Amino acid sequence: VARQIPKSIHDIDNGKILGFDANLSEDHPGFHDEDYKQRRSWIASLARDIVPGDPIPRLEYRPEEQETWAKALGELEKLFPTHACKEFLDAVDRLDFRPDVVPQLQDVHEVLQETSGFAIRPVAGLLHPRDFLNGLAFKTFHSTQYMRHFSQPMYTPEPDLIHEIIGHIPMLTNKYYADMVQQIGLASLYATDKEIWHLTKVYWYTVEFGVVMEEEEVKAFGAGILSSYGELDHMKTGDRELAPLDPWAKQPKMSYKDGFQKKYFVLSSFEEGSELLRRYSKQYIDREHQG
Ligand code: H2B
Ligand code: FE
Repeated sequence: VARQIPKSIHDIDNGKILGFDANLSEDHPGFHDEDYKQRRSWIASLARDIVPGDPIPRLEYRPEEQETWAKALGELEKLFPTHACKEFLDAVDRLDFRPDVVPQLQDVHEVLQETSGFAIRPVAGLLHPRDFLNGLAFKTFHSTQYMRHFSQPMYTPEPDLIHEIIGHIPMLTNKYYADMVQQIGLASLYATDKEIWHLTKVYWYTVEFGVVMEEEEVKAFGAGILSSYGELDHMKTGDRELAPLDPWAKQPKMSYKDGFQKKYFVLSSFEEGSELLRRYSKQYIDREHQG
């Protein structure tokens, strides 16, 4: 059966979740905590019923969730001035994160609408790669809404609210960055399954682990770096390689749990990144239109 190419965000299913289900795996920090698992599944379940365009439900976060947020934000903020790119720092000022207030998805969605035009759509967990990437084509970022387990405020094995809000949302307010991300999404609309795998890696080495040069210094813009104290430190001072991003090249194997990245790909600016990804996605779009 031929695959239908989505025409709008309404054609994209946010229900194909991979990996962690309500039971969680044995190495998940919340594995032994029934109360946490129930809370996590309840929040995750809200995502299924929300129609794009409708307001995202506001959650009342519990004291231990508040503390987890405050702890993670407090630690990460120590490294941002020296390790994060200027576009990120500007965005964090605008978003005005406070340790005592867990940000609501609806509020950051509104900031994105006003800045880059991106939208947030809640999702129950790690979304199927094609659906996740396709969402980006329609300037929609699928975001989880539950908090990581309070026993490990600096660690989560899966995307959670802290990773989304601190790692992804600030950069998405930047127009050039948002355009670059949308290009990956546009390519994904016309991609074969094999190409989706390649685009997943391009996404990984930009949106999750990308770095940018500022003067002579390397600064983080990838969410996987910005939301991890250890990765921020490793990116700056660790044993790692740097190379220019080439979306056409075979990308290195992604590593998930085993420590930090060995190699980071570098942009000289987000203007350049959006140009580069625009040229890259154009071949998928042209191929589609030539039939
Ligand atoms: N789903 C969610 N909820 N957040 C992500 O950051 C994410 C995802 N990343 N699904 C995607 C997959 C990424 O790993 C690539 C595109 O597969
Ligand atoms: Fe992410």
